[in-house]
Amino acid sequence: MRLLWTKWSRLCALGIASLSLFGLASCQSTPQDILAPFSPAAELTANLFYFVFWIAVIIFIFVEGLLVYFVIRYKRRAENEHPEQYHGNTKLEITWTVIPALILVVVFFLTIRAMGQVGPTSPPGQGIPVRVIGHQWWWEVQYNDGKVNYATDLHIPAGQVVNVQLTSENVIHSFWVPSLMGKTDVVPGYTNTTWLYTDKIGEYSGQCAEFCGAQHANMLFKVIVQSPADFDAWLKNVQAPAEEPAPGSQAARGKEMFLNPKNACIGCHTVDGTAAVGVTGPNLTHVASRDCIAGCLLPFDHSNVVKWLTDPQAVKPGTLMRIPKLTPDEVDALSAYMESLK
Ligand code: HEC
Ligand SMILES: [Cu+2]
Repeated sequence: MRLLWTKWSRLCALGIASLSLFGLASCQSTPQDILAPFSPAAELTANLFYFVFWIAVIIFIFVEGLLVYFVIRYKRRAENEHPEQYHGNTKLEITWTVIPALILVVVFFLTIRAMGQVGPTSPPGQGIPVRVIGHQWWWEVQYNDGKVNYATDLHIPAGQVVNVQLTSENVIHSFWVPSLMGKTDVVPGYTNTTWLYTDKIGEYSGQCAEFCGAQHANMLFKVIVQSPADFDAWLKNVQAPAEEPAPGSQAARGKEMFLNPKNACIGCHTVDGTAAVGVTGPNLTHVASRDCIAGCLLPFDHSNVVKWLTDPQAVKPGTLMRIPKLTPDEVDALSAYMESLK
């Protein structure tokens, strides 16, 4: 029975692994795919996977091949036929103990070496510090010792190491950008570190990888890798205070509503340069420069901001954003203000 079970689990493992190989061929551009690496650290991990995978494939074919061969070759051919009776074969037993042990030793040392190379203390060179804080259910991103407070989009320059300091303000989360780096736990009251490095400009999807409550699945983020010049320009822009909406515009009306305590926004959100200094929700000073909002559940655009402000609980049930019911006209004005915050 146990033999049968191990055989089945081996078969399943092969099935899953070959399915994922298949997947790799058909969806090369899938952002959340450890087998589509876009950084040296992710490449190292993927290569280790392939190494172990092919060893497993060879062993599988060898063992199953022998099994099939013996079944046929030593089939009972006559009623009164009895197999030759043995007790043990020392040479064979030593061989099939030593060879797997050697394979495991090799895999063990390659794994240890890879763990060292992607570990928190081994980035290639001194990095730019970025602080990332896990919230329910979105990611806060701080640059320059917290002077820049952003959310959900983690901008980094291409070709430079970024040291990511991770902490949580509530439960345990896990920071994971499959195509750039493995997972790191995000623990309240403690700072874990990891790092990111790639020279490939682009956008890479990230995800909370530790169950953290109702909207865990919608706690995504994006790593946006820019040329160093574009990154500097972006960083400069988000350090400036929010743009002032034109007097008399819909956005100006929205700003007034935003700052009105009756609407509660300022209790939870900050817009630099205004009276809004809440810290429960994302800093909105440059919300309109984000690619996506609400833990990357929605791309940033007019219809989605309207949808969000009309009923955040309907979009993301359980979200900590609770607001009084707004009229469509109020939502429109507030959205205009949000969209002005470039
Ligand atoms: C009780 C706290 C609270 C109040 C009040 C509140 N928000 Fe929020 N807001 C949040 C939280 C928390 C999030 C993130 C939700 C998530 O992604 O799970 C959020 C997200 C947002 C976002 C998306 C930003 C992003 O980058 O993800 C916008 C826009 C926003 N709020 C606007 C407003 C406006 C306008 C008001 C006032 C009408 C308001 N909020 C009132 C807590 C609040
Ligand atoms: Cu989480």
